[in-house]
Amino acid sequence: MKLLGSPASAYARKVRIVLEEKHIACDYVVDRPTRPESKVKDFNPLGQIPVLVCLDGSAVYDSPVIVEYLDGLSGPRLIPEAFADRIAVKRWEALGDGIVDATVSLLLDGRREEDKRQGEEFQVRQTGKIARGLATMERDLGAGEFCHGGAFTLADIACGVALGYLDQVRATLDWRKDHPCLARLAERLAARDSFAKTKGDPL
Ligand SMILES: N[C@@H](CCC(=O)N[C@@H](CS)C(=O)NCC(=O)O)C(=O)O
Repeated sequence: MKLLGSPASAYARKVRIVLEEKHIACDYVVDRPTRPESKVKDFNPLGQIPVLVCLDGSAVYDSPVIVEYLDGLSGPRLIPEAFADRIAVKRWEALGDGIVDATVSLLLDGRREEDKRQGEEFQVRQTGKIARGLATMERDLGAGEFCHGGAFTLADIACGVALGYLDQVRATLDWRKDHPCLARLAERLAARDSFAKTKGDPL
């Protein structure tokens, strides 16, 4: 199997952490879909990373589907089987991914020439998603060790990836100040091999 991704993609990092946690062997191929030489659209018609290319040549995307596929292959379950727990963990994933989506939107907008940017209303909408997402994660984690239940799951991965992405691309946002439970979670996650090995450089 091979995973197409890039160090700048938080969605690809989420998948890489799952691969590490489950000890699944997979080649990691850096492919930036915006480059002309990219092969991504040969595997994913949407032209987006991450894409997982299976041994039979079939492709799996997007990141929530890849993660679910990998979780079913082998190793300790990161998505619980019981229905209510499963939905709860996937809701955490949606929250983490949503914070990443809003952060990517702001990043891309900020890279446009000033007169082509989307304006204040857009900024307020995206920063609101990040702020409310963080507040919800802080409230729901509380004093617990893990985001959901009494064990490490995809919920912790998705939440940790979103926090790591904020550090990577919005270093000036001091999210730790008002979210002490998330700050402690991020510290615990940083000590895991899977997080340490996949940590991206600041963009
Ligand atoms: N919902 C998708 C989002 C994937 C995504 O937005 N990937 C970005 C890189 S971080 C991408 O490939 N962008 C290129 C494009 O959209 O053309 C997932 O979770 O995999």
